Amino acid sequence: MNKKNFFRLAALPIISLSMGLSCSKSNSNNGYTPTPAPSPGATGNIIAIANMSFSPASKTVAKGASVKWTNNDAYPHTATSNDGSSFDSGNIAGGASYVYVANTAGTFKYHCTIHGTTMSGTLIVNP
Ligand SMILES: [Cu+2]
Repeated sequence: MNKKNFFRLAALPIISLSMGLSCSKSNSNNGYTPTPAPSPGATGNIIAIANMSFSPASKTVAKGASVKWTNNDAYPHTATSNDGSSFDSGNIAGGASYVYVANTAGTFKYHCTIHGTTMSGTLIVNP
């Protein structure tokens, strides 16, 4: 068995597992943000991760808003600020999400550490 086929077989249970997790997760919160919104409009601050990209690629929020990245792919991604310190999700598993409370105003370029700068976005936090 070559390496590529082995990886494909090994990935199947992981994909099934993450799909199962995302189903049970969406049942428990019905797709709504689980925590109360800390500022007006915060519930709409969702950045979807799908097909190796962030959508929208550039997102503007108010200071204090909760920004939620939701990974719709079946494999992990990260949302990591290019400055290396503002925010770092760590691995967001397929079907999982990461919330960052944007308490610092500024323009933050970020990327996925797994897939490099080809997978990048911008978070703009208005004062
Ligand atoms: Cu990625």
